Amino acid sequence: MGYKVVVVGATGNVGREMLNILAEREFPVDELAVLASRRSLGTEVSFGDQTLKTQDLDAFDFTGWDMALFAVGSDATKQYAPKAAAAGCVVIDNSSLYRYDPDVPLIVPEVNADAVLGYSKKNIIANPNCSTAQMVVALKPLHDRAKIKRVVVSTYQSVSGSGKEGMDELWDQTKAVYNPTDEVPPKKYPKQIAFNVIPHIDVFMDDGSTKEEWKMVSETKKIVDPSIKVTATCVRVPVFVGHGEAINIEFEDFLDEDEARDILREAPGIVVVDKREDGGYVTPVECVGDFATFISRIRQDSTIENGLNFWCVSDNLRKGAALNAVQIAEVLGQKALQKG
Ligand code: 2RA
Repeated sequence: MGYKVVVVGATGNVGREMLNILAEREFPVDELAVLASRRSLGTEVSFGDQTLKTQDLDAFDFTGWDMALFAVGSDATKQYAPKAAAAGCVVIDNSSLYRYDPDVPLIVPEVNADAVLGYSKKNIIANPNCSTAQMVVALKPLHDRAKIKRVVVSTYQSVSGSGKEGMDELWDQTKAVYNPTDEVPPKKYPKQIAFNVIPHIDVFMDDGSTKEEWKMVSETKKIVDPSIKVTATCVRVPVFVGHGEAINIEFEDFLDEDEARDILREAPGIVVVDKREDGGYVTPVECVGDFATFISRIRQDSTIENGLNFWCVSDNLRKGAALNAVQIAEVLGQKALQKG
């Protein structure tokens, strides 16, 4: 006996990955509905070896459906998630709309799976921002061993984080560099992204940080520990898929780099590739399509007491979004909606 599952936003980057991962992980689906906006009505999407046609989100009745994985923007989520939740369908939402709501659990299963039981307050569970998800998977096992005081993170975020438009802009601008007649002015991004990096993701806040950086701070505190101080610099880079992060941690107590490496090697969801030689580390192009969060360049930070540096890479469409959402569905099924 399986679940009646809905994927909302099935034609987008993340929605399609949700379908791929539901199939790859053989999630127990008894019935599947794939929804999209009216303009995408009838678009065909793949679920394993099946091809499904999208239905109209606006007309869909969520009554009798067990869970709905939402992969749409905050505006559409605001309009349809309450409708699904009120119909008794548990919403697992990838937008940022509910992440900071005290009545909505924000879940990374490797870190705080038990918190999923708080879903019943609003029948909604929030998925974290892609750049947060991969980082907290690494922070949690280290925090359990040597309490983390402060995290300094610089991200190198791929264009797929901003959807198909971002990917198309990188592709078109890159081609235009070799064909000057095809000038492609910045549209999705404030400046050229081809052969460039942009230290600006989402809107600017009053303190000069961006909302993407604020998300990493707020979400790390909610998921791992509110006492952890986090400062982030989030940068868009000309990579199609896969976020990289340079992470610096200050602990309450000393943690030796070798012990840190051993802890990370044993931690759920992590693969350590860490050799001090050419190619002894993971790069974004190598993580695409994988479920893991990869950790490399583990080393002491000797400029402070109890400091550690490492490099972290993960597929932002998978662990950063679709995989984490499906893992939440798995945990929800195991802990709260047992079937069969
Ligand atoms: C980005 N984290 O990378 C944001 C949203 N996915 O654009």
